[in-house]
Amino acid sequence: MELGCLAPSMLTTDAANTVIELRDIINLNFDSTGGLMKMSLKKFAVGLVIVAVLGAVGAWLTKPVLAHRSDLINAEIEVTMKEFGFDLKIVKSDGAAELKDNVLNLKVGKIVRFKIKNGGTTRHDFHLGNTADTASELYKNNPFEPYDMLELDVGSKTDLTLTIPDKAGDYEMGCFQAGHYAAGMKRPIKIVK
Ligand SMILES: [Cu+2]
Repeated sequence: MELGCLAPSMLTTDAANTVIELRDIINLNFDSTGGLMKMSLKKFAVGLVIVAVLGAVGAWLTKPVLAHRSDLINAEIEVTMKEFGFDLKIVKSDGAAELKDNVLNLKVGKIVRFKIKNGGTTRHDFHLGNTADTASELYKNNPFEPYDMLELDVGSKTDLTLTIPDKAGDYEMGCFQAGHYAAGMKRPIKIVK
């Protein structure tokens, strides 16, 4: 393969390798042997993929990135699921979220992001509300509707961003995997004005 004045031994970085790839695409397009033409098409395909990726990145950059507007979030709470309970840690708050003893206080109208991780050894779920109905595996009163629930496999995590509804009162987060709620997998929440 003709590399011209670029000796491969001198090129160690990814950027340098990329230069060779692009040179190969150009050089090999002029070769007439079957084998090299095959490689040429392969390299050409790689080139097309690179162009497609760059195009996609460009399109993405021109769109509003609402998911990354973390300045709109009033509070961030790390929730770690385990057997059997929820460990809470407030990592950011402008007063929208507060831990008072065991109770998570959340302020009406504020935007709160729960960063939920299953740090346990079995599947857990995350429900919000009050008046638990363990047979139906739900809270009869869920002020966060249409948010329903989410389930996390061992080791997985997700973010859940909610606006705290204007429904002051006592609620909780709970897990309704078989036997978990009865084993104490719940944590009190108070929505305050
Ligand atoms: Cu659970």
